Amino acid sequence: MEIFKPFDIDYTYDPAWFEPKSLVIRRTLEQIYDIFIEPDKAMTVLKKGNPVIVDVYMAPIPEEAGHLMVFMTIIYPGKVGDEYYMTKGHIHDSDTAPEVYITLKGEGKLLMQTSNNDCFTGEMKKGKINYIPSGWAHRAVNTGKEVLIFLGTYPAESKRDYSFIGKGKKNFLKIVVEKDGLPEVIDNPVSVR
Ligand code: S6P
Ligand code: ZN
Repeated sequence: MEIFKPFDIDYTYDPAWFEPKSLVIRRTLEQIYDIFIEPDKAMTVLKKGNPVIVDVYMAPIPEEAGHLMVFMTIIYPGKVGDEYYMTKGHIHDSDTAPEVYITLKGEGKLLMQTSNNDCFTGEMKKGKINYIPSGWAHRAVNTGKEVLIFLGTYPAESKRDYSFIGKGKKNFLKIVVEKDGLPEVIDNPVSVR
């Protein structure tokens, strides 16, 4: 492997800022409206505008074995019906690709599951580090009234696999909804085991 030059990343979380970055992944409601259990409610919102749900800032690191990708993810506050804004959710296409999330600001839940349908919900807030072992699909959910911002790292060569997300697919077995003003983790009525 070519020797790579060390570098520092500067960031703030109030406001969210991260440099240097080589890639910004932006997920708007129009792109991911169908991950919510009530996509018709998302369509109503989309008639008035197209809110940004998630931004991800990736540091300029080669997506190759031997490197660790480093990123900042911002999930904006909001809901589609009773379901909080969240990432699309994915699993890494390698059984040697764990991931770490470190929350800087806000609060949320980290839904995780295996192919055997084991489920685990991590708590995301300042003071928490979430460890996502290889083989666990993961989706972060912003359950707060402000932005949820976290840093993370994972083996740079591993690709994100979204093939289980979508209509008629397994999806995440749990969802997070607001009930009586509080987040509640419940079974996903549209998941297909
Ligand atoms: C990468 C890591 C995050 C997510 C980001 C958005 O492995 O888990 O950078 O990409 O949180 O998630 P998603 O599922 O919408 O791509
Ligand atoms: Zn990931």
